[in-house]
Amino acid sequence: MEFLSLQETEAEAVDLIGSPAHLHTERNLYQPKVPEVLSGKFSLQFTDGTTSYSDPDVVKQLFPSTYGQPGVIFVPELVEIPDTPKVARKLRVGCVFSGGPAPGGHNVVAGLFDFLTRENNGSELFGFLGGPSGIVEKIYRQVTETELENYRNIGGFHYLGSGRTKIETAEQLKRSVQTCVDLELDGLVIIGGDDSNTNAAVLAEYFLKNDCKTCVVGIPKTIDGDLKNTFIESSFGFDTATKFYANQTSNICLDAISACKAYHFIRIMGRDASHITLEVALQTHPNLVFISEEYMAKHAKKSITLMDVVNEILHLILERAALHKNYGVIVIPEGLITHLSDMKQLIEELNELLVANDNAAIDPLTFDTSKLSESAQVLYANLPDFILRQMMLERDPHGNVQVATIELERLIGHMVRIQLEVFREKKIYRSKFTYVCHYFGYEGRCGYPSQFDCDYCYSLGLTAGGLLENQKTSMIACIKNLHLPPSEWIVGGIPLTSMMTIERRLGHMKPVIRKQLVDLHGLPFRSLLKYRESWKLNDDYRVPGPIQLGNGSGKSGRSEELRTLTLLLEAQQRLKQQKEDDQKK
Ligand code: FBP
Repeated sequence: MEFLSLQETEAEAVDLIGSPAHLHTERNLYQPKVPEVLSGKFSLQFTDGTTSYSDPDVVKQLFPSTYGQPGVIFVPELVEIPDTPKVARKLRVGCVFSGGPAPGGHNVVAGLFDFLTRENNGSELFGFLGGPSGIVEKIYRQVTETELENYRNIGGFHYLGSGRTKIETAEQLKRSVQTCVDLELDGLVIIGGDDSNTNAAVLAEYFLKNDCKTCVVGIPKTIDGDLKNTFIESSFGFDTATKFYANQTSNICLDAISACKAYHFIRIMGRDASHITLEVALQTHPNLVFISEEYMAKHAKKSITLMDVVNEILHLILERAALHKNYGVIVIPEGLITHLSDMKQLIEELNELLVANDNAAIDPLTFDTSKLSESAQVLYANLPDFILRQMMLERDPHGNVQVATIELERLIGHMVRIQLEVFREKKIYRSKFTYVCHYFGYEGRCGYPSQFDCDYCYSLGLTAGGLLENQKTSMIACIKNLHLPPSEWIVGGIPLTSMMTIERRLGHMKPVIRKQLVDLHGLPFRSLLKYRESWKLNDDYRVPGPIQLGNGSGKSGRSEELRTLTLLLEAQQRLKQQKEDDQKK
């Protein structure tokens, strides 16, 4: 074996530091797999007309031009369908990242770009910079192959940047039309979550009303996994983020069982729904896991408070101490705080006060607590300063509490420690208690996308192109059968208004795309119920390992191993249901 000289080693190191990471370059070369229908010519087939998820009359009134349209499915061109414009015409399209980043976003842009340029007919793609405000302010860059080739199959949204601006004032809407007119856009693709796709529906309606030819198409993005329904099986980014958090969580589990000296409180990102936490728990088997939706359901019978959560943890610690296990892993979804009855009430009261304060943060030091109800005042007085300060920060432009900034794991750890001191004085607890807090959040949103997200996002970009080519507006790109290999995926578009409901946001009732919370009757949650009791004392930790392109094809070569357990279990449930329905016919 030959070794490099000292000089050569130094030169190689300098060379490595100065050039892109090897994996980055390799990833740029990966060609995503796509559904068969997207690799050739296709036409659109129409499904039945749609209504909204709820409040159809209100939604229809708010979206008179776009409400009720049918969905579409892409079919190979072999089938001649009348009235479908078959155009290989030159298109000018804009695209924008909206909201929090999610792994795979760059592949949506790549898919869209490749779709537009594959006919080589002079079509152009423009990327708005910094999120929806880029549309209002007309700040954009033209997407070129030379620039884009560095971003293919790479995490982050940094090619264009992102933001959370909600386009809603008359002035913002007018300026958005102006931007589309100035750039002569045939289409606008909004890559976002539920709030951003609500924005897409508002824009589509406004454009039609104001004779602006730009069609608007949404893309289901969010690591939270809550932009899903009967049409959308998963938002992109969920696959990668859960694989990333699961890897981190299992590493902590192994540290816990190796060092045997600490409890680890892990808070995992996911604003409202607990899909991420549920998937991570199924993948890693922590000793205790909280699912917010379970607590919301329990509310109906009995209100569940912060202290109830603390008590459940104390119970676990005492039981494990009896087995001389003074360590463990407890996983908490970041959204739990907004679902505990006492915290929820305080947050709702603070929301209204923040609206009155022009949504500017309120300082707990100068806050007049008499503005709160009696029960909220009692809770407020018992919470540590750091939590109060975090809870009183401004809400995001869509009216959401910034749960990512609220250190619930620290609050819970702090309360558990105080309670254990009391137990120690009463001689109920004699062991040492050390705890470490972790927040797995932002680091999961921008990593290298999994193979699934690479393929899915690229296909979503192609789908958006297909919808725009056929002048579809107020639709979201939708790909089904995701549990199967990409070649078998079914591709189409679903009207955005069909997913809408009416909710209270920033003090007003607003149309919004409905968030899908964890279904307590669904197979993923039922699977958790089946196993979680045994995880409490047994330390049955599971290690899924890190993401690698092509990992999971394993010895068996089964591509299903690449999917999240949530996706597989939901597909299993759907197929079973279909079979039962067919038998009844
Ligand atoms: P999106 O819904 O825009 O995808 O963002 C989701 C999310 O990542 C949540 O999980 C998290 O609570 C929130 O964004 C953090 O928001 P911000 O990026 O504004 O801090």
